[in-house]
Amino acid sequence: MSASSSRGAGYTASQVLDGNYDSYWAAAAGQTRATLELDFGKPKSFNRILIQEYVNLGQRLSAFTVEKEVEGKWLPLAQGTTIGYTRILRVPDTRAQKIRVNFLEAKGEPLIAELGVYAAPALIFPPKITRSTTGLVSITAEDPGLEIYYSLDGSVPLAGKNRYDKPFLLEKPATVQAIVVDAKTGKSSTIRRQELDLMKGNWKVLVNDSKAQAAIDELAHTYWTSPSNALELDLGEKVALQGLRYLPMQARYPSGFIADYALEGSFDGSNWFHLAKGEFANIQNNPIEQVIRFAPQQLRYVRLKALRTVDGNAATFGELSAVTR
Ligand SMILES: [Ca+2]
Repeated sequence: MSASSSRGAGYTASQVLDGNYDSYWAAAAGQTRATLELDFGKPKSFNRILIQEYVNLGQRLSAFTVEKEVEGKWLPLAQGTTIGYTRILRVPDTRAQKIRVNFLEAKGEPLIAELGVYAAPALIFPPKITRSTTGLVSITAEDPGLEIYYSLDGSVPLAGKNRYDKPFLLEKPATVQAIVVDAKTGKSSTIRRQELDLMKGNWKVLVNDSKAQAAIDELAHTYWTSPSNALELDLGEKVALQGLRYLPMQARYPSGFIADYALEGSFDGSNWFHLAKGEFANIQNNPIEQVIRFAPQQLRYVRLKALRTVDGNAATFGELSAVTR
């Protein structure tokens, strides 16, 4: 263990390895930039870095990088802003004998209570599947270093068959199914299944409010609040529609979930007719995507009206999607 600078006895670099939060390394007085180097004595495998800042004298650090030494060269491994009481950095599986932490910005001399690395078992959660408005599908795993396999034809995704390596274009409706696989242990996640229907690139929300596009931007966390409790959608062309998906607002403190709805269709955007009416029964407790189905129709326009919202607030729309299959 070594440090580029130290306040001296009682505050040396070795204090970060003693397992005691109350003993800490301090850079020399006035030095806000400093480096801590950790030599394991022999190569060590890890995928987590733990750093604890001694915060009893205030949280000081606001920028740092971590590097590993490979064949005599220092290579980037991680970077961050604040550290605070405990910061655990998730890094790809790494084997190295030395790492160093460069503290780049701080309000005072860096004070570090503990520094270490360890190997955590890879987290095998099912992947996230998203598509951009231009049709690019991205599949992402929680943890770096895991493999992803997928299918588009309704078949069960299998490890070793059709590996995902980068976003791909998917312009037609399809069911994307994907799993995450840890090649080291052979363990795989449960299957994530995502219905991707019509692309939304040419869709428009018919209202004079640019924020309304948030209801069709393919992003689950963005939403639009409709002062009129309704949303009129132009699909850009006539399509054979047989349903609509409504994702409620996804937020910690949501508002305006639609409880009772009426769905209308139109060929021209001015004459509207009934398509469906109903209730999203459990939406308050389980605000997942809701599906409205109706007899197939050639339509260009749809209007989703909130007849009642859960909390009485103006209706919000997280995301609307077509159902054509
Ligand atoms: Ca959205």
